[in-house]
Amino acid sequence: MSQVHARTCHICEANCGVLVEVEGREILSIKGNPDHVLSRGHICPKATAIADLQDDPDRLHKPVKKVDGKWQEISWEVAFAEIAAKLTDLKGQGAKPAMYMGNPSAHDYGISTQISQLRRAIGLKNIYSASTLDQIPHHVVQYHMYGHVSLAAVPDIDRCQYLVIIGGNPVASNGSIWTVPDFKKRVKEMQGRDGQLVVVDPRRTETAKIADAHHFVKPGTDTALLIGILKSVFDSGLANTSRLDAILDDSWSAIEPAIAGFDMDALAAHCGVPVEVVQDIAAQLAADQPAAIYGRMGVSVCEFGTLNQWLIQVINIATDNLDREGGTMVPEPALDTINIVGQGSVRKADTVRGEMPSVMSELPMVTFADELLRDDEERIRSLFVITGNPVLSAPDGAKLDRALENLDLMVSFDMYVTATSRHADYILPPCGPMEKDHYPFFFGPLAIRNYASYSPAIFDMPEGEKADWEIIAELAREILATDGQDVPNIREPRDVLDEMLRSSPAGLTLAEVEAAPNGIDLGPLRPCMAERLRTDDKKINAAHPDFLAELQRFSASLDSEQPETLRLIGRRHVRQNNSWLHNSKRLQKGPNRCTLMINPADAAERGLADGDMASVASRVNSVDIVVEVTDDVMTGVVSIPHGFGHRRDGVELSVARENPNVSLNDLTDPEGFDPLSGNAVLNATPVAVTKAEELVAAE
Ligand SMILES: Nc1nc2c(c(=O)[nH]1)N[C@H]1C(S)=C(S)[C@@H](COP(=O)(O)OP(=O)(O)OC[C@H]3O[C@@H](n4cnc5c(=O)[nH]c(N)nc54)[C@H](O)[C@@H]3O)O[C@H]1N2
Ligand SMILES: Nc1nc2c(c(=O)[nH]1)N[C@H]1C(S)=C(S)[C@@H](COP(=O)(O)OP(=O)(O)OC[C@H]3O[C@@H](n4cnc5c(=O)[nH]c(N)nc54)[C@H](O)[C@@H]3O)O[C@H]1N2
Ligand code: SF4
Ligand SMILES: [Mo]
Repeated sequence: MSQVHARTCHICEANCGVLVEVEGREILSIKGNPDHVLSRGHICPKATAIADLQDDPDRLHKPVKKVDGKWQEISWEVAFAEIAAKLTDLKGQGAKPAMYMGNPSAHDYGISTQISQLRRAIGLKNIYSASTLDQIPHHVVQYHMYGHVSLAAVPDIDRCQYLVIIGGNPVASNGSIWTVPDFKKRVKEMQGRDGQLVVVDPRRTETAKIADAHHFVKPGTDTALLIGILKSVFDSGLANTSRLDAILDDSWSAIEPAIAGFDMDALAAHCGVPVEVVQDIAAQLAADQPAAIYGRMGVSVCEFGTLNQWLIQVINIATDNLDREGGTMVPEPALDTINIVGQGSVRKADTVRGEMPSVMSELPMVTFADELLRDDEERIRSLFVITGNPVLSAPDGAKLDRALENLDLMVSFDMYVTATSRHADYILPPCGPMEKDHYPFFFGPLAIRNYASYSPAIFDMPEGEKADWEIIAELAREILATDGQDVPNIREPRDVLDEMLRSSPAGLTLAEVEAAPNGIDLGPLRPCMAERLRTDDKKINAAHPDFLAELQRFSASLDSEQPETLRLIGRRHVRQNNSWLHNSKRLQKGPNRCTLMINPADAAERGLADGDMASVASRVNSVDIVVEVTDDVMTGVVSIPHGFGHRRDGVELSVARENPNVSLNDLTDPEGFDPLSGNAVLNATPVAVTKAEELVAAE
């Protein structure tokens, strides 16, 4: 007899409700749950791939240790004891440890409840993570303006009438720093009530294709567009902050004069968006309708990422759309992390490249390879990689690939032998996805409605397997014991979750949430900024001096000559997720998606036709890749998706290896970074594209 279990998909930030039909341990189907309070039945193709993940023959089930270059299965006891002994010995020698945490750890609340123990046991104040390849600029802005790194205002799409998306592609990504499942239908509904979606992107993306207007923008130049929009709001007398006046601090008055000197024509020329378009966007945002501007990866992972995210907040304030129904609002989720985790910090840290920003105790990934390669006593000698694949996700991955060979101890928490974990001495694999429970810990605070949803495990865990949180907690205890320190008791994630839910304003218990398999809806967002602010003066600190100074730095860069070169950007596809769903046959079928998109004019200039092999060279490296000629990318721009690169020696992903495989991050460059956040620059990489040698093309 088959059974149907309601569950939340844990793969991306949308956290869709799914219905999983199983018979015994066989997954018969995975469908959207029409009754889920947030996703209303929506799923994407990746949800069905959870079954492939669960049953993947390449997935590790036991700890493995590298012996003479070969993987040997060992017991958990031996793995923990050997790792603890080796780490303790290295610490005794004064060897520096480090940790890298990848994206999937944000989707496993169990990890979040245990990781601080492992950090303490290893002796780590700071960590590396995917955050400095991603969203750290958002945290800097939220910290300075609203007093907490996690106080994010998200667009209220269900009541919005004019939405501008700049550098985000939610039709493919399903939303980021914005939990918005069923995005496409929500856009349709907005259009059905005469609302409009405007997309600004160097590529005519899947999101651009459903928008009412799409404007190309030159990669890395959005700051000019955002300043232009803001200036146009001020210059046309449309600025209106009446909704927020009581909670806006005096620094607000510094913003208009700080941008007064910018010339609209120069701004438009810099970003490639015509002045009339800039003015129209400004007028629409400031018109008498709920509206919002939202920006993601395309405007975060660039040199002025923090400035961009600040300008986005400022535009929403200046057009009276922040903290407004149909504008942007801060959620009040059932599990309110704002009240539980500290407000965070923006500090400096000493790195191999001198003083760099350290936000939320994160060290910038742009320095990571160099920290592994330095030749003084500060060199990282032991490394713990938790759910991450930085060889494919960090800039100049080829260099990092070499650098990881320079370690005395490397432990990967992963279920696969990947481009990164192949360097490890030990790989500690978690149980399958259907064998763990789920709570959208970090995503309630980013969701378009206030809600709660808990999913218990569907399958029992096979004998001898462990969830990530258990592996982390048990290794932490073993390290502390080996080191002769006190060993705390393990607090099960479920108990921590229950306590966090009870202590949040909604006051739910885990039992209550668990009793509602479709989730509990606590209603739409509401204006609540005054209550949510965590700044000392309980006001929005509108213009931190760092942001005003950064405006000046941008102004100076406007005057400098931009080199004439092609600019490389990334892309995401709905059937891929970063580097780790490429081993699912059902997701990988269809046309090759690891291509170089190039505009017909740029292709013709280089004698390139569809299907040709091109050589793409950046400052750090070059790769050969199949060409896809398309006017979906603007002239001057080429695009390669990130997350590929599985053909490296020793990678044990049999399906992923079959497909064309070039890592975008073999071309991206760690030299540049956003100086206010330390975030990597992953877009607008200058590249040269030429026709590849015939020899390569024939291969
Ligand atoms: N050029 C370029 N680079 C980028 C980006 C870009 O847009 N362009 N995007 C950046 C962004 S936003 C991010 S978040 C990063 C992601 O970068 P990372 O987090 O470093 O990498 P992922 O590809 O998400 O790999 C996650 C790893 O965790 C493993 N894994 C998956 N689920 C689990 C689990 O439940 N338990 C355990 N133990 N392991 C698991 C997978 O097998 C995989 O090896 O990439 C960044 N890199
Ligand atoms: N299917 C799928 N979904 C995912 C992921 C995935 O890998 N696959 N990854 C998840 C993760 S970890 C994250 S962080 C989110 C990211 O979510 P999004 O940010 O929505 O996703 P991206 O596709 O990176 O969108 C960035 C957009 O910026 C554009 N862009 C590049 N450079 C510039 C620029 O200089 N200016 C402007 N205006 N635009 C630019 C790109 O063309 C792209 O369309 O997606 C999440 N969801
Ligand atoms: S959009 Fe797809 S991958 Fe993301 S949570 Fe929903 S079903 Fe899962
Ligand atoms: Mo991400």
